[in-house]
Amino acid sequence: MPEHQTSTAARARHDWTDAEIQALFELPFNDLLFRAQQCHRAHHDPNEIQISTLLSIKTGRCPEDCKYCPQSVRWNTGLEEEALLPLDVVRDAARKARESGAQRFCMGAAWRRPRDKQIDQVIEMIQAVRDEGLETCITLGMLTADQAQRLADAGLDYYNHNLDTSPEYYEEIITTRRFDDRLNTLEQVRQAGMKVCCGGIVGMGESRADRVGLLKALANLPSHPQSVPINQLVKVPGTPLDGVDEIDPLEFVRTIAVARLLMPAARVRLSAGRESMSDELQALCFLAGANSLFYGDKLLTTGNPDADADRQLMARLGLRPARQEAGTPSGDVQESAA
Ligand code: SAM
Ligand code: DTB
Ligand code: SF4
Repeated sequence: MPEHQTSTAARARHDWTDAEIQALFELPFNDLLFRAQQCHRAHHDPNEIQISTLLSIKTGRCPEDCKYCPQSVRWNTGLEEEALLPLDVVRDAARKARESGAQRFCMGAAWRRPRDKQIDQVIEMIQAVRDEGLETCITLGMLTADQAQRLADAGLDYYNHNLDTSPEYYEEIITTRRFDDRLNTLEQVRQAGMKVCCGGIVGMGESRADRVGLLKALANLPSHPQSVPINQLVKVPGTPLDGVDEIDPLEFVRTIAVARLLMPAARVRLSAGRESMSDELQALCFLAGANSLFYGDKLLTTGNPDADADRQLMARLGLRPARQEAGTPSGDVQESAA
């Protein structure tokens, strides 16, 4: 057994209750972090981090009304809109991402749902990114079963589709679709055999009960997502959530730790929001079990720490990039490693 591993690998559970998750959140901070780190070490190399780079392949004018999002057509955020990027631009961006050390290339489109013709164009992009030797992830909004199958057949590794917040708080944040619509697309993605990247956003004025509800919904999916992005809201002027109260940074760390404990084998990504975090806060997030991040100066439309700053942070923490992953069926651990 590798040095970092303990014999406490947990079976994947899908029957978490609110009370159990609430109790984890309420642990003394040191106890919670210790448990999260034990769990992390039982399932992962604690000094290794998965690196993804993001590209917005179609920016702005999205018809949905997500209150956090600068790309919704409803909010005046001064965003420069862009039609679907030409294939060459995507290929060049993927090559640059690989050269600077990314393992996975994630593409995002500001659509409610793609049209079949758009799926044809996106499939060409997936093929170009694969040809560059990168893993592929894409987020396009809601999918039909047929579209999900076409993406899977094109070799797409991950589909990103976030639950974003608890079922109870969902209507406060988005009114143009329902939580169940998200669950339905996730089901199409699983059925098509792709890996699932699914997480949420904290710091949107939600209560701790909502953070419990989000993590419960994620952990109680039929299989744990292989990748769980935990985003801290990036406040963008013009969006309705711009003025919302800051979340306590230690509550953010707790959210990462509880995500780690509920979904032991998943990659938990310290996702949007790092630009406003200190190195020390990010280090605590890695200690709590985050083992993936977005690398590169831009997320989709907002900023991310400079690649140089991230290289320095990783060096200071002794973190090294993960190698590409062999295809695992899900983020679940089926057998106890004990
Ligand atoms: N339109 C597709 C969808 O919503 O599924 C894909 C693109 S959308 C921009 C992808 C994800 O970005 C959202 O689910 C949300 O979690 C995240 N996101 C958007 N704006 C954000 C913000 N201001 N802060 C943090 N995360 C954000
Ligand atoms: C995810 O959970 N976070 C990424 C990715 N999936 C697509 C997007 C973050 C977007 C932050 C706001 C922006 O840059 O527009
Ligand atoms: Fe559109 Fe996605 Fe932004 Fe919502 S989060 S407005 S669906 S781009």
